[in-house]
Amino acid sequence: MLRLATAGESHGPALVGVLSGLPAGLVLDRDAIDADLARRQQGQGRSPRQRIEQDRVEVLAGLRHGRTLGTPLAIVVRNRDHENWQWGMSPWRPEGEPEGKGTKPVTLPRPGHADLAGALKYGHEDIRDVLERASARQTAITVAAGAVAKALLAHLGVAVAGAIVDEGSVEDARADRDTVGGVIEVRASGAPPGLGSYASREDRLDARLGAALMGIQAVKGVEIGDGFALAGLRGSEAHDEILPGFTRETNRAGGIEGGVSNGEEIVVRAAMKPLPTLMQPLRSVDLRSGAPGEALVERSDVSAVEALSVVAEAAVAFELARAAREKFGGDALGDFVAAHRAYLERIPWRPR
Ligand code: EPS
Repeated sequence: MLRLATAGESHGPALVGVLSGLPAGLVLDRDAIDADLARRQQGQGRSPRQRIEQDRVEVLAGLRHGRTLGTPLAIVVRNRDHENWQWGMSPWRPEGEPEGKGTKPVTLPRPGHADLAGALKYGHEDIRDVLERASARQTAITVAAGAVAKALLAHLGVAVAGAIVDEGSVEDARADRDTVGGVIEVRASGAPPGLGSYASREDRLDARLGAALMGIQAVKGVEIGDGFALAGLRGSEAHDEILPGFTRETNRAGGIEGGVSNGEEIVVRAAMKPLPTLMQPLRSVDLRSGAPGEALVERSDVSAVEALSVVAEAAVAFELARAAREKFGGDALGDFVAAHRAYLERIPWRPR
């Protein structure tokens, strides 16, 4: 079973991930992983933070001479900005006088962020103890793990790509000192029929992709294929007829029927809300005094929709790789690939 455990705070020393369940013998390309990390950092509307960070993957375990060992792969992306937060984000009790950033407690929760609910839940008095982990900085590890998943999927002829569908005007929002959201789409080609299962909720590929996308910061909606638009159609207009050779002329289902991939392109979309850190803050209430005030103002992105297209691509790739590992198994990469080949010999389906 492919699994990803993660840890890391936005301005702490590093983000870390442990990826288990990879087969042995998968060749990883450090440049390809770093290229995806760089794609995530680009885009209109990003915070000045991105001029400080130059995300690069480090591997601490599970890889030898560029090939996976079949053991847990430990990855790290360091936060260069930690240098400016050494006292404020010191994992151990800091020594010396407070200096740098993050020394003063945050007590005014931002509407739309995890700040208030997180502080109440965990009993934190400084909202920084919430926001550092809730931050979308964490998505760097999602992207690094997704790049590994894409390397695995390439052996099955599966390719995954994210793109922006819709985004508010970043320049207008920046001029107004406001933020925007948008919609992204991820398409996966080459996935065979039979990933996921109708058998139970946790097996359904659509539910799994939904959870993968909703698990990304600021995502508020997900649809598969024509999604919400299908609700307004008649059944005769909504489904994709099966033609000789088991092909389809339409793909309204987005490549998933009954929770199982059907061999068509997998198409998913995610809606991102406008980011909640505002330069003209909304009303809030001080966590300690209960007095009305204005929410925390911090350096932040005007938009992260382009970043979301890269993060969502990685999240979808990871979930498809997880479903493929379940279906084709194998401790060695060759076993995994051979099981896929044998399956394709059994079924009347050819990738297009
Ligand atoms: C984020 C707030 C900003 C973003 C951050 C996500 O952080 P900072 O206050 O350090 O500028 O830049 O995103 C990243 C650092 C990143 O690498 O994507 C938030 O509150 O979620």
